[in-house]
Amino acid sequence: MIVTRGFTRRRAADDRLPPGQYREDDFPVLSAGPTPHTPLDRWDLTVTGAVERELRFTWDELRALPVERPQVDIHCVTTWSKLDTHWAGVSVDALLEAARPRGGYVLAVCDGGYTTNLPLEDVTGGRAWIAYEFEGSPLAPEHGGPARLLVPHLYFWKSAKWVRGLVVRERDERGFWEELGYHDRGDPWLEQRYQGD
Ligand SMILES: Nc1nc2c(c(=O)[nH]1)N[C@H]1C(S)=C(S)[C@@H](COP(=O)(O)O)O[C@H]1N2
Ligand SMILES: [Mo]
Repeated sequence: MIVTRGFTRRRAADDRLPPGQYREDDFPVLSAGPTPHTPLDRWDLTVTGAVERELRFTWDELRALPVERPQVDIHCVTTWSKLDTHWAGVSVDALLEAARPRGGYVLAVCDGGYTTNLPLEDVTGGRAWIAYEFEGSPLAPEHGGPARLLVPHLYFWKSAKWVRGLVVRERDERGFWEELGYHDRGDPWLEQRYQGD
């Protein structure tokens, strides 16, 4: 059998596209409101709620934590996927371990009021980051800079831009899009786009 290089390359890329997604090479901006601009000297990130110890990190304190550099595919519920994106940031594990969560859910809260809910297990185990660099440069404001949540194995609305807090909850509490009918978990491989999927 003759398999051309083009064929094998396209197949390999398609296998990485969840159902109903197409490959996008640009980086679209999807924001439900205006881009906030919090100066770094007034920026902080808090871990609060059902935790044994509430935590607060200034910008400098966040940047002093160990850096991880995930290369990941991202999938937006509006059907675009972007493959092999490069980020730098801090593992959410590092933040939550120190806080010792007593609940099973996290609500990410952001400058501008956006929220999104996630099961604790989706932001632990090396699968979620507070990202502050994209493709080797500081994360652009329209993409969530100075820092955003990055949870690439779930639809991209879970990757909260301008994140300022992780609130641990004992019960799941819906965020912005979830309240409007989007799925509570949002696994792109299971096409969990809307409540009931
Ligand atoms: N704070 C905040 N985070 C957000 C959003 C938003 O409107 N506000 N939009 C979400 C949605 S629906 C998507 S698809 C991605 C888009 O990220 P991008 O603009 O960097 O592509 O951000 C998510 N995070
Ligand atoms: Mo989205």
